[in-house]
Amino acid sequence: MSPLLKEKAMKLFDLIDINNSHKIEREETLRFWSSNFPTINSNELFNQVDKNNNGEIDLDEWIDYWTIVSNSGYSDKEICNELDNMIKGGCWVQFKVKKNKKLGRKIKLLKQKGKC
Ligand SMILES: [Ca+2]
Ligand SMILES: [Ca+2]
Repeated sequence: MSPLLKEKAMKLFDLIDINNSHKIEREETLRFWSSNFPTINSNELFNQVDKNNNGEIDLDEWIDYWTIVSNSGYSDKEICNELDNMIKGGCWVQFKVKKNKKLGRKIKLLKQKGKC
């Protein structure tokens, strides 16, 4: 993951982590997207990033997630654009992990249509 990408991912993390606990809690994501489909965006974020399902996203889980996305064929520019968009309050973007026999794990960028 490039330094720029990491910087932007950290910026978004800090923005959501209102109480500076270095963890993203569900009430923080609900507040972050309060006027923009809070439940849908929060569910998607936790489904994809909260690996150990403890209801919080710590820094390791967050960086792991963006590292996987970054190693899955998306350009830094694409990911940075999406991070910038979210920093401005835009929707959580679904970078889907798809199984592919030839390529192994592949992540596809799918935007939710009609919801956000
Ligand atoms: Ca927090
Ligand atoms: Ca967790």
